[in-house]
Amino acid sequence: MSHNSDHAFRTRAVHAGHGLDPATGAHATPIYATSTFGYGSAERGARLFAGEEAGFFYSRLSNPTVRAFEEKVASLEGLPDAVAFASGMGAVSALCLTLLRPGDEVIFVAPLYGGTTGFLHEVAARFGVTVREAADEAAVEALSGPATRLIWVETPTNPALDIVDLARVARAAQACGALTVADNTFSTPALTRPAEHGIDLVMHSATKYLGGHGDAIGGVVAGSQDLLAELRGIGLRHVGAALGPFEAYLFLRGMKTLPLRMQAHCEGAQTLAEALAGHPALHALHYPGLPGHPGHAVAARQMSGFGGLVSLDLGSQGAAFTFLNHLRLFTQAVSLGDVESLSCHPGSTTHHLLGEKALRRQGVTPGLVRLSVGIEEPRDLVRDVLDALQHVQRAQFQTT
Ligand code: 4LM
Repeated sequence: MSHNSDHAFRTRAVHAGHGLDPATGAHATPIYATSTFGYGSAERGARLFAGEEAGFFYSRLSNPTVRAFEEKVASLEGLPDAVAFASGMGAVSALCLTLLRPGDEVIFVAPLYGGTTGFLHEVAARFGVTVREAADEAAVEALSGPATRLIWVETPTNPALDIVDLARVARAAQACGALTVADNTFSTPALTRPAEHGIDLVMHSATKYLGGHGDAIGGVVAGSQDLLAELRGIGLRHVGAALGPFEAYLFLRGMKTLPLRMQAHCEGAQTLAEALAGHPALHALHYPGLPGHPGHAVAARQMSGFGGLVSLDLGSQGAAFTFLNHLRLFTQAVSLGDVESLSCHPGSTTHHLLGEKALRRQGVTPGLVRLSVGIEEPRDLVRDVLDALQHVQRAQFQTT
């Protein structure tokens, strides 16, 4: 690894995981497009498989390009190691299948990304795991007990943008001997490093801000050597959702500019949220950078910027659809964290499998729209959103 942990975050974003290629001196990390690696002798093959010698032997288990990505993520999260997966959901499923046993309980602070909630309820629950939904940190404290194995949080949450106090959740987990997982996709290590607040495992959908350019699907988990050895041995080796080297290359390339992109995302989202505050077409406006956001004080403490997502409640699904259909700079698409602005209606897309009751309980209202603010000029984005809101107001005026 060509970096030193004393280096600042921006320096590590550029250098961690990269070194001159030992075979050729290539400066950019090569894409090692190979499924297998010759080990030279039967004795060495046996040593590699027994774990007695470190080295590459099969790309489902490890690959030099993928390893460079893992090293960069571990360095940026300030954790000893990381393991990459083929998607964020690959990381979620590998973590659960590695760490959970029948009889264990998982507590999650709602809402989470709909796919994660779906995995917990539809897959983990099938294997005798009890899944408990907590509305906030106090509910986590009340629900946790000796059977609690995992406490799972996102902060800010997808798509409500609630802020979860990581240190408080970590204390609740320590009190009952559970492990904590923070899905850090929305914050990225540029804004929040959950391990600094006592969280054990930090995961990402790398598809989003880590890659940043909307051109690759991947996931990653960072944590201690011991936990990651178990995750590599079971969740990667036996479950098998391994990241490909080409995607790893795109993530390595994207992450060099992560701190710069996150600054621009935060600036754009803050400008947009401030321009929308008090707008008469909005029933609610969620952005942790606004002083009136209920999680603002905790966010100011545990984040170094308030993120690139803004959620708006337009009061009804009809108004939300009218708004979305009149945006021009925000592409209507799921996913987030790209340099381009994106917009979606979570209730009918990313979270629709939750069902109406759970959606309402978790704050995913019919009028909720999620905006992923890209790195375009904030002034242009504000104008685009204000124009679309005018269409909503006009449509409402015509029906009253
Ligand atoms: C979306 N999200 O919200 P893969 N964790 C979080 C996420 O937002 C996602 C995943 C994990 C969206 C995708 C359609 C906080 C995904 C899952 O999509 O499997 O890389 O990540 O729009």
